[in-house]
Amino acid sequence: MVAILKILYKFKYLLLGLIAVLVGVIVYMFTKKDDQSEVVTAGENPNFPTSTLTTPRIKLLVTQLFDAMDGFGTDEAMIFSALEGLNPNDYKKLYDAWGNKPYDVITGGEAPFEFISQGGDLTHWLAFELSVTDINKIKHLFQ
Ligand SMILES: [Ca+2]
Repeated sequence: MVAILKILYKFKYLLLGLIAVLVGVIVYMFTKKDDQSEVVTAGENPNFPTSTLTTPRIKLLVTQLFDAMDGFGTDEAMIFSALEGLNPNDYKKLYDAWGNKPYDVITGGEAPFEFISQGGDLTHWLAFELSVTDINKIKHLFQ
């Protein structure tokens, strides 16, 4: 028994080294990223293609959607033209870029004050501005 302890003591640095490597391997295994998380952007739905919309394009489409909906009335054709060919991940980018714009149900556009707002995200705006029939044409984007 004493002989074994003497041997272990002789190789203590080697043993400490092995323990350190083992701990390192375990930490790596628990903290390494899932391969898919590097491909799919956070918040994107992996069942649809990754959005290829560029930031200037997103800004343009958000402006187009806002112009189509702000104030009295709705320019449905402009809304459909902005959303044409997009997938749910593209819509997510527009949704995020839109952010929160207070909506006024009386004027049918941007509310001057937050407290009279009825929900200001893009999906709420579209729901207020479009008929049920029109919403059904684009609801595949809301996933
Ligand atoms: Ca409007």
